[in-house]
Amino acid sequence: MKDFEKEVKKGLSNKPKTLPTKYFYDAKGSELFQEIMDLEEYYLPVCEREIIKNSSNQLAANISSLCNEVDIIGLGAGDGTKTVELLKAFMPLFQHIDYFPLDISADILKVNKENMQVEIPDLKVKPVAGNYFISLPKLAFSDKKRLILFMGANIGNYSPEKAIEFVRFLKENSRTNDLLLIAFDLKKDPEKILAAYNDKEGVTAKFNMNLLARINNELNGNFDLNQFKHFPTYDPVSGVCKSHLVSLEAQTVSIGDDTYSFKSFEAIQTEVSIKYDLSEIEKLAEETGIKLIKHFPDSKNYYTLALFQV
Ligand code: AVJ
Repeated sequence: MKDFEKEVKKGLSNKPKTLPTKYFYDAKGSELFQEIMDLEEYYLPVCEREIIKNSSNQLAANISSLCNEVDIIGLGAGDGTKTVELLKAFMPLFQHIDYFPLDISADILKVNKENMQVEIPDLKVKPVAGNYFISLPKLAFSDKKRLILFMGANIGNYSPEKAIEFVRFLKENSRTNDLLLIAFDLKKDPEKILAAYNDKEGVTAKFNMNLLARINNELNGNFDLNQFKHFPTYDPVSGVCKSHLVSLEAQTVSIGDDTYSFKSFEAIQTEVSIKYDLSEIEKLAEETGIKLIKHFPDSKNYYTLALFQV
């Protein structure tokens, strides 16, 4: 059985039912995510671009005071259109930079490399396709310092416990004094957060629903997409934003030879997007034994790029 099938079947057997977030991103899902990034309500990329525009020079200066050669590793690097602006600021301050974009998609890495070569001809780009939990441990250490980038507030998809495990994994794949730059979406007006996951056009709803379509297509499922409804919640105490697909009636769905029954209004949890405050980021650093060097927030304090040292 493929991992996708195993994880879907396991999730739907859980109480409450869950589906694995990482499978959102098939071709259609990636397209819908690109649309989400352009939504008025979805403030995250706007914040990240602002920080990169306004703080890349300072960030590069901070890091170049610690080393003059660096290997930069981008986890879930995507097409690199945001990172390219960051790297441009690094170039004049370092003697040598090797950039290793890691992404599940070999296609997107091709685009990333092409972009980088056009924008920064002197940058050495060494793409690595695959799951970063497998590729990062395989990347040989050079004699240079490492800077690992984890952008896009992707850490938000890990529960607080998983985020600790994830940072420990980064630490295990680093040497003392290596650097981590991690993007966090911050706690803010709860209405603002909820709206970002419940856009008026319904693109986020389609993005969630696409996971059911993917199960239908790839695992021979028979989800009736009209009988489920996208419903996000945000808890301002825990900072947990959750997406659910709620069954609109009592129904039985089959996936291959297996069947799963839903009570009416039973929910499947599809995603968490955790929002942090600065003390929670500090706590994450303490619990994983890395040192927070500096925050690079946007002007509204909606979002921060946090620089850590191992
Ligand atoms: C890519 C994980 C940062 O949680 O905000 C966007 C994914 N889900 N809208 C997020 C997402 C619904 C996104 N991350």
